[in-house]
Amino acid sequence: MAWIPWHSVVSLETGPICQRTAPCAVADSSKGHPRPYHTAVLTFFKLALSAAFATAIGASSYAQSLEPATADARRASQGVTVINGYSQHWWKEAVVYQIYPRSFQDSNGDGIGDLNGITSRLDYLKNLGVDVIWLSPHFDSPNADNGYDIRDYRKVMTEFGTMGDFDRMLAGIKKRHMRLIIDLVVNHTSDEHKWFEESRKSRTNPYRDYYIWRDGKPNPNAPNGFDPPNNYNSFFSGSAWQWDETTRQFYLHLFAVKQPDLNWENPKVRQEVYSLMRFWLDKGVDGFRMDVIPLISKTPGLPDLTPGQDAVKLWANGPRRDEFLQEMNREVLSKYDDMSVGEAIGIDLPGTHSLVGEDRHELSQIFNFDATRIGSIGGYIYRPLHLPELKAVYTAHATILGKQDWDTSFLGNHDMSRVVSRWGDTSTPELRAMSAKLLQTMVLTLRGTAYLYQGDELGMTNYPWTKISEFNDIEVQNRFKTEVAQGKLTEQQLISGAAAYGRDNARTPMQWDITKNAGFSTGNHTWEPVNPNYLQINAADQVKDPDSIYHYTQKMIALRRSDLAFIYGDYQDLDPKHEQVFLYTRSLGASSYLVILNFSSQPIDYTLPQGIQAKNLKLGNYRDSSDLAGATTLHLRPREARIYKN
Ligand code: TEU
Ligand code: CA
Repeated sequence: MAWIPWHSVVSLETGPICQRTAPCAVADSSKGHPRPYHTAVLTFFKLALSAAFATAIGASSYAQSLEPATADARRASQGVTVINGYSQHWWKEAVVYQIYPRSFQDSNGDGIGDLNGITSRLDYLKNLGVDVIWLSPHFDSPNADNGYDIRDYRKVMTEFGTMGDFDRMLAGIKKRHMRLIIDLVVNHTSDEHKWFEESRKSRTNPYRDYYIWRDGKPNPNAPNGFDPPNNYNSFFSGSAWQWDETTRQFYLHLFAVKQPDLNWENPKVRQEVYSLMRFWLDKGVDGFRMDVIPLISKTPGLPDLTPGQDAVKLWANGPRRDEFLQEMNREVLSKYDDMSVGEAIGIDLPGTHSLVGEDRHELSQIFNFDATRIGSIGGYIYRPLHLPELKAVYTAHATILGKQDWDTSFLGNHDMSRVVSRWGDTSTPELRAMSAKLLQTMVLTLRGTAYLYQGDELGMTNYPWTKISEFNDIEVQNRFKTEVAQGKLTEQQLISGAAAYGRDNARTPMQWDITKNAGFSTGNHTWEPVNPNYLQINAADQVKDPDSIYHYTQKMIALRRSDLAFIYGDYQDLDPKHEQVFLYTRSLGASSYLVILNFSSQPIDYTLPQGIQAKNLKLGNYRDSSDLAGATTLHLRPREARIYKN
């Protein structure tokens, strides 16, 4: 009798591979109801069976295998199916598509994307194959930071439409068996939020303690006679403290002056947040992407940073952060079939478990920026990509994160330059297309919930920025007003830096077709310029072209959906030192896939490591491959990506 590893026993009844089309006992997505009871019983029987089985095999391995059993037993009692040691959840198997509403689709010709525009494109997303839509902020906002400065959490931004438009959009998403998560921006609000308007009226206003006010340090030479309370600098340049003449105190804003930080020490503030979260969850929203959520617990006494101290790391590891997130989970998240993904700047891998560990009862997952920040020397300056360094990050994720610490897979979002421009070669249309497909292959086969950013499925690129006035992003404009003004940076250095790595690159309008404004808007002006390459790069052409990046992404999502090895399978980098090739496997039980990515724009005759074969080619970004099945040396073309089933 062949020896079957302990954990695979748990998924015996699912046969070697859990088919997404016939998932294990997973909740009926559209209703978001809690999971069915019988799964627990079934899994319990499995455990009992396997326990007996393991006993038969011998004490030692039995003892060793008890440990998972305990964790598994706990999960079984919660009716959770365990696959390869991972508890099964819809949000682990999801492909999430991020929409930046201001730039997705304009439906009323004002040059600004809106909710009715999104609703008109839901079939496009359904056909692409995505499961969850992450909607960047859609709330009422004066747009100092394009919605990440919220004035009213229960009102839709006027430019984006009405609550009726939102409800219709949500209904359209659900009708297509997709889900929606929205952006929870509660480290700070807009300074036009009524809480702050009240708070700044007087030191005794009942909302005063909703924010972080401090006396300044007396300095007769300083404006207003006071220096800021400490030496914190804002993410958007300058001091993180703003003087307020009315009450002659400073308030803290880690981001823009118009984004005052909320005081989470105040239980009223926390209850306000939990209440607005319930408002949207009760509407049927399926969860939250949580903006800079680790920053909510401030350092007691707010002492100055010491020389060389990593400010973001300090701000992200406040003493009551976990207490607050456990309270949020207890009072809100645990009461819905929802997902929560934290934007975890300042959190490193060893610090991840405390936020996402199943026994921590905080968040479902977080975005670690260790991979996407590779090569960063600060600001908009990056070293050229050194592939082994990137590969080492994914190996670290697979080894440091436990089976109860779920991960995320992403390379871009609305705060980064375009994925293919950052990680690929866009010097020719073919190299751009192959690079874009290679990067989609990577994001959709690495461990963790996969995130795509609008336009990645088309291989949209950075925009050819030439002057400061073209950039909309407050981060760029503030750097111009401070660092360029102070001579720390020349205007040209800022322009070329922001042109390559600035956030506006992700925010140019979606390129739908070759009509006016790339089909994004019938208006005479768009809030961000349309990339002139929309005539070559647009959805309409790619939907018609079976060999397009759009269709490749569709096939890649379908392949990922066809086998849970891409979700719960083990990950192993088989050639970590190779400078050009990224070679890794995803294996679950008897099912194993070999992923090969040529990150260089040169052809490579690549000899597979000892004992590794490339058997059945399942998908490749080049139409055909001349290598025979089982080959051990592969003739890889520039930016070639292949997935073999072994
Ligand atoms: O981003 C936080 C964050 O990490 C970014 O500000 C990042 O430091 C910067 O973009 C690097 O270029 C979140 C939101 O994603 C971002 O859009 C908001 O501007 C910010 O928080 C404040 O809400
Ligand atoms: Ca509009």
